[in-house]
Amino acid sequence: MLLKKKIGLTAKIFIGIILGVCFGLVLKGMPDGGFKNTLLLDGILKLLGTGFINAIKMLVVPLVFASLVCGASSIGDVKKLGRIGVKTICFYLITTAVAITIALGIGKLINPGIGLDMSELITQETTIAESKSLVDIFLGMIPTNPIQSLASGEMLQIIVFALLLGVSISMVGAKAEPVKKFFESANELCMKMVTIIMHLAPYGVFALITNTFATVGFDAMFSLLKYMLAVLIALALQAFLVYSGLVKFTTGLKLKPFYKKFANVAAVTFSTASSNAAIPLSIESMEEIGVHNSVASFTIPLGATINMDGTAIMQGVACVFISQIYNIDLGFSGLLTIILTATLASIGTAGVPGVGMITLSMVLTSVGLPIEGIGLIMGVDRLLDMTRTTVNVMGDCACTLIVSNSEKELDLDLYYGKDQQVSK
Ligand code: DAS
Repeated sequence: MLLKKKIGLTAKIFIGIILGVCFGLVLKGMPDGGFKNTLLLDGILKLLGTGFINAIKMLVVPLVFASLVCGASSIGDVKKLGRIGVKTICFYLITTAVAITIALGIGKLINPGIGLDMSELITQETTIAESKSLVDIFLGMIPTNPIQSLASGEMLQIIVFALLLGVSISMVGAKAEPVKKFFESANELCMKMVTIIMHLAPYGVFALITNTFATVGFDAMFSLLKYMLAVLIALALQAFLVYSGLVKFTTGLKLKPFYKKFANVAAVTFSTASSNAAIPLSIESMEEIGVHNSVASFTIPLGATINMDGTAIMQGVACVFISQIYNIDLGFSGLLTIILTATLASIGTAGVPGVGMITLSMVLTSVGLPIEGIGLIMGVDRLLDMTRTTVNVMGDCACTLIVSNSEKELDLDLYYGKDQQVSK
């Protein structure tokens, strides 16, 4: 039933895209005037499109704060985590930072936004983050007034405070249980609000795509295709170069058994676009290739919460794309802020469809890029969500295999299929 609902929403979004392109091109051919501009572009379509973007922006602060506190408090006290926990968290943070660096590199190579000028479409003035020194960037991450940071949406400061609060909750233990339960409930509520708002996606996407094609016409199509190509290339590099290199280099294992078993998991991640939905099958699949339950049952759920390499890749390419279509120079400090924000933001974001778009608006805000840019890429995001979710979970599984092998908790007979019994 859940799968039917997801495919239903995906189909509606694709219908919204197709209708948006067609209607936008029709409007492009019409002369400017009351009907086209006042009633449609600045009227109904603006209400639907900007309203949808604002609804996404509304969730950023509560979603990131609640999910990060939850994510950090579920990590537990770093001292108690032991070797497995520290290895796992290091693997996840390093691969996410590598992922977004690859994304920024591929984005700068393909330049998806060059040739499409949408600077005239910026509706809200954007304060471009002035270029800062490394010291200023890190100093700027420390909130002097967390409430003020939450109110003004200072995302890096919100992330730092949420991580500190989450780790403190886990270290205090029983006395902080009521607070932990509160944030777990808050996180559930935020996930539900994401799901509700994503149901508006077909209408929001239709309006945003119509507005884009009515304004810039076919130029947008070519740029969108380059954007999608850049994301897919970066995802493929992460999936088949980074992960296979890490598995090969750290374990010496053959890769075929891993990728063959992961194909089953990919069927779920691709169809649901949800890391959370793939947790049970990921754990079962890793055990079937010899990973001990004690490792998989820790690393997979943790990865679904704090590890989103595929999402970070989309966000990196999207930042380059949006900076180019609005003729904004990111500069070195801007690129560094993107790597920091996207890596830290992925720590708490739970694996549900469309969540990457919500945290993308936070990354854009952190470097002063206009959120309107989401309107253009939102239309093709569902297809990319399915693909990047698959990479998110592949990273979780690769980490599970590597950590299990390093802890001598990997049954090699099972891994190479010499024994069909699942390790207990
Ligand atoms: N769909 C999210 C996941 O489940 C990823 C994203 O939205 O970027 O991992």
